[in-house]
Amino acid sequence: MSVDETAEKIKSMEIRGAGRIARAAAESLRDHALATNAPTCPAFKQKMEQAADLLTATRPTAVSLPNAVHIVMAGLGPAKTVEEARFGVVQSADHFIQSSQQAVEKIAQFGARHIRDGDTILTHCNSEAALGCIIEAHRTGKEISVFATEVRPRNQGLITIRTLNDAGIKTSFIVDSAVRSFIHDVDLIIVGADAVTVNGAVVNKIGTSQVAHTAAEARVNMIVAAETYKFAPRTIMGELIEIEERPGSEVLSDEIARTLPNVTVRNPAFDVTPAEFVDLIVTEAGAIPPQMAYVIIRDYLGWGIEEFNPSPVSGPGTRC
Ligand code: RI2
Repeated sequence: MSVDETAEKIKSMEIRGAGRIARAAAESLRDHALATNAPTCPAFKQKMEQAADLLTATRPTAVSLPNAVHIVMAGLGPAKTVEEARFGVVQSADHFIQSSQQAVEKIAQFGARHIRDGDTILTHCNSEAALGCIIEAHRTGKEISVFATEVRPRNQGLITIRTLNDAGIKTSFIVDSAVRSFIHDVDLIIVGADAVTVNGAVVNKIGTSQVAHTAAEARVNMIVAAETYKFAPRTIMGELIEIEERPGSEVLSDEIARTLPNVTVRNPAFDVTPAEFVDLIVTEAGAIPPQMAYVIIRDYLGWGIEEFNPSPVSGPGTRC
C-alpha cells in the first residue's frame, strides 16, 4: 500500500487502534523504502522524511504512531549509500512490526494473570492489547464474563463484542452511559491506551476517564494494557498530548446539524485518566504502577530527550 493510501486509511479510521496504526505506518515506510529511488543518499533520506511526516500528521494523539515512525527512521543510521539506507529502514520496520506483535502477546500473558477465575471484566473501546489479556484468561480455563461498552460515536464496541463472541466469551453489551449502573457487577476494568505520559496519566478513548472515576468510587481496580511504544517521551520535556477532535458529523448528521444553527457539536476522540485512577499498566516489559512511566520512557524510548537538542551529526535518523 502506498504512503498516501495508508495515511488516508489511518485518517478515516479504516486502520485504527494505536498498535495497528503503528504497525501500518512501519509497513508503509518499509514499502516506500523498497519502492523509492533517489540519485543520492541525502535525496533518498529526504523522500523518506516526507513520507514519515505525512504518516505522523494523520492522527495526533496515538503516540505509538510517531514512536513507530521514529524507530523505523532510525534505521537510516549512518548509511553512506542509498542501498544501505534502504536496507536499514526495511530492517528496522520488520523488527518493529515483529516486536510489536510479540509485545501484544506478552501483555496478554501478563495481563491474564491479573484476571481471576469467575471475574467479570469491563472494557471500553476496542484495544487489541486489552482484549488479548481477556482472551488469554479465557484460553487458560478461567471462567470469565465481560461488559463491553458501545463507544459512541464510532461504535468500536461492535468490533469488541464480535471478537469476544468469536472467542466464546459471555459478553453483555451496554451503552456508554450504563457503566455506573453495572459497576457493582464488575470485578476488574481493562482498557488499552493511545498514550501514557511521564506522570502516568493514560490517554485513551473518550469515556475512559468516566469509567475510571466510576471504578474508583466503587473500589474496582483498573488496569491498562499498553506496549512500551505507547509511552510519550516528549512529555518529559513538558510537551502535552494533543487530543484529537474529530468532525461533528460523526456525532450528528450534517442534515440535522443544519437545522440547529445555535448548536455546535464537540467530538474529542480521547480523554485523560490521571495516574491515581490506574492500578497497573501492563507492558511487555512487565506490569508497572503508572507512577513508573518515567522509567519506561528512559529505558525504552530515551531518545525523546535528545530530540530537543538535536545534533547535526548524531542521533537516530539524522545521518545519511
Ligand atoms: P490497541 C484506540 O483508538 C482506542 O482508544 C484503544 O483503546 C487504543 O486505540 C489502543 O488500542 P482509536 O484508533 O493498540 O479507536 O490496544 O481511536 O489496539
